[in-house]
Amino acid sequence: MKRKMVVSVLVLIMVVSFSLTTRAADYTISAGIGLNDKSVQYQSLQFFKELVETNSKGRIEVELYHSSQLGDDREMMEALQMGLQEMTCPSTAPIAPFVNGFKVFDLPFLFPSNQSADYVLDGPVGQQLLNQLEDIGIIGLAYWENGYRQLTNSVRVVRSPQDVKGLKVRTMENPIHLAAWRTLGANPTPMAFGELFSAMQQGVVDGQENPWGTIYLQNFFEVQNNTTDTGHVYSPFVLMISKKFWDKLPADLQTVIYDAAQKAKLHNRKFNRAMNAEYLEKLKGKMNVTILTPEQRVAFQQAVQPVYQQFADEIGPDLLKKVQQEIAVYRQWFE
Ligand code: KDG
Repeated sequence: MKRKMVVSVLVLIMVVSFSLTTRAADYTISAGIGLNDKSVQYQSLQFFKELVETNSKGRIEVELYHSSQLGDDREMMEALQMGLQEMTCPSTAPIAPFVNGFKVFDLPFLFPSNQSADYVLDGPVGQQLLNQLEDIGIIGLAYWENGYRQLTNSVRVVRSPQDVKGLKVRTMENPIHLAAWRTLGANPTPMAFGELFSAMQQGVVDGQENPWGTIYLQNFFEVQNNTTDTGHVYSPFVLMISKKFWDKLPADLQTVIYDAAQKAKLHNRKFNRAMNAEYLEKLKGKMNVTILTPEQRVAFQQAVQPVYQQFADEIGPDLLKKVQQEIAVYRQWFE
């Protein structure tokens, strides 16, 4: 017994002294996300981590946590506000309850292409919304990409808005997502991402919507047999950092982090787009994949139009108009 205790104390001393000698960094960033460690989002964070650790010459250490290990999107944002966690990267949808203007990006069928989204998000409107995060104690560093969301369900093949009627669909915690699915006649339930797989498995919900990468890499096909390329909303991510932490950093290290966030953004978008088509192909062997005809897609677009009217005032008509104008400029000049 005594021997056992001595051994345990020795092991403890070794562990403590090892961590003291190896923790040379001046600052530690804990970065958490909801997706798993196979996701493009996690791999983009690894890219970010490498840049930050190299360019800060080891003064900053970045620790990564996946699969909601640190909490869901809302909880992690709250932890950033309190200075209990340094970084996270939620979709814009769960940011909207904190900063109202973010609602605009989750309007259905808003962005006609990835590139039009880049143009708006990286332009003045996108930056203006990132700046507003500062008022709630968070610094928005960059827009990364979650991607176009696609419907999956375990009940039936979906080809038209009529097919959606009565389906219990999990959505992100965002009033526009809820309204869009209600308008289509579904029964939407907001839920944190970490609870989604078991909710589908237990039949609490019939379906959900997420990009192909998430559907494939999170093994949603194990509990869902139908998917349709609804592409009903483009979901951006926002890479963000706690203001309490940011304000403690010297300017040169702030630059290292900001610069890494921008470089990782380019990597993230490129990688995400390249992988998307591949995940769709892989899913074809695992689920009934329905690809909508242009006419079928228009039926979905028309069915959700009332949501624009419903939320125009709440979003702010000026903001909505500005975003729509920028999309039109992109289409006119760059498409
Ligand atoms: O890591 C990001 C996730 O937490 C979440 O934003 C993913 O799109 C998502 C969802 O459906 O909750």
